Amino acid sequence: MFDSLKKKLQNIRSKFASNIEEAAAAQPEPQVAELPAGVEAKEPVPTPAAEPVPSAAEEAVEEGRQKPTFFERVKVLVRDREVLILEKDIEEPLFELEMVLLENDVALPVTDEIIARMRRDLVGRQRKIGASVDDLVVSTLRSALCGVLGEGLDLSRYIREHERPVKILFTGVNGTGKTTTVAKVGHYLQKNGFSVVIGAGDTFRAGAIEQIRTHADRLGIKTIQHQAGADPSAVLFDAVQYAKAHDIDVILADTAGRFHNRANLMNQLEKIRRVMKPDLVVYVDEAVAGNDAVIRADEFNKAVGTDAVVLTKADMDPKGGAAISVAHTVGKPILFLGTGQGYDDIMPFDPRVVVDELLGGEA
Ligand SMILES: Nc1nc2c(ncn2[C@@H]2O[C@H](COP(=O)(O)OP(=O)(O)OP(=O)(O)O)[C@@H](O)[C@H]2O)c(=O)[nH]1
Ligand SMILES: [Mg+2]
Repeated sequence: MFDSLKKKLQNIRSKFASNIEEAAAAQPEPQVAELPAGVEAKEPVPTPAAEPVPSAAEEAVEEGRQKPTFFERVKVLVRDREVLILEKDIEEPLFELEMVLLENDVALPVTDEIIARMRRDLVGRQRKIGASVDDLVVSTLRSALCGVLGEGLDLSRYIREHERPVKILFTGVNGTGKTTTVAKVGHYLQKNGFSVVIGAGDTFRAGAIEQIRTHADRLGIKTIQHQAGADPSAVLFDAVQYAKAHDIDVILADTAGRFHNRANLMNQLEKIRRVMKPDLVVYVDEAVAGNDAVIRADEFNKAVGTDAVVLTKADMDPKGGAAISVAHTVGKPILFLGTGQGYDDIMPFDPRVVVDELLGGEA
């Protein structure tokens, strides 16, 4: 998963680190203040003379400019040394990072945000650094990525904290994996101790009712279904009634695939919303669709609303751009990643775990 991006990020990490190391090497060792005889310094004590740092304003005057540049010189302690990181020291790796993110389908505004955060955290304030420059780079990259990924959404916790039955409606364009996701989420919730009923809300596509029914039967989940061609609102209304009558914790509603510009199908979805009153509308798209998935998610959110996103086929996606971009673009969390065709191939989306995966281990 996301192997191409992972590999590229590893290269970028070492570029940042070597550029910062170079900047450190080019700067003088701090001078040690004289101490009274018999007193041993535990750490080098920089004298005032050890900070011959021209202010941004002084530099600007030297260079004939009126105002200091946006990025002022700051001090960063690297391996117990004070090092100045200038914008020029990280300009090149920052540009490379920008290119890598764009090449891997990270949306432009999201790329801009990550770059701005990196710049701000590396150049913009004083930081105490631990054992290595790489730690500094990784922690900066981690917080930049976490910043755009947001908090995520823990479905089990959401269900525990809400009135039952919790009604979840799955939407999205054709063939992205909605029905498979409904089955996987049903299985996941059962494993987490919740009772589940599935509403066969795709009455439109031939074979759709049988498809979801087959999954549900395999998993031992009750399906509420009507005839092909029936009104999906009526099916899902019945599913809600069934759940209430049988003390079921969660209703998972499958729907037919549709594009946001098909007015009649979007109206049908709107009617489903009014009748079923879902607690969560979950938009499902493929991670492999990259930027297209991000744009479609945004359009669906504007058209019928979205509370969370599931990205399927992450197992087939070397880039990871959609996973990085969608939450920030749509302003809604990613709930799960689909990671294969089996019922267990679903991963709750914890931004910290995903960022650790991107920044850790071998690609
Ligand atoms: N590799 C992989 N394949 C997946 C994943 N999720 C779904 N699929 C496959 O994608 C194909 C389409 O899945 P469906 O669940 O039928 O998609 P859908 O969105 O319900 O399709 P429509 O109802 O026709 O709109 C199937 O072959 C699934 O096995 C995933 O996470 N990884
Ligand atoms: Mg389907």
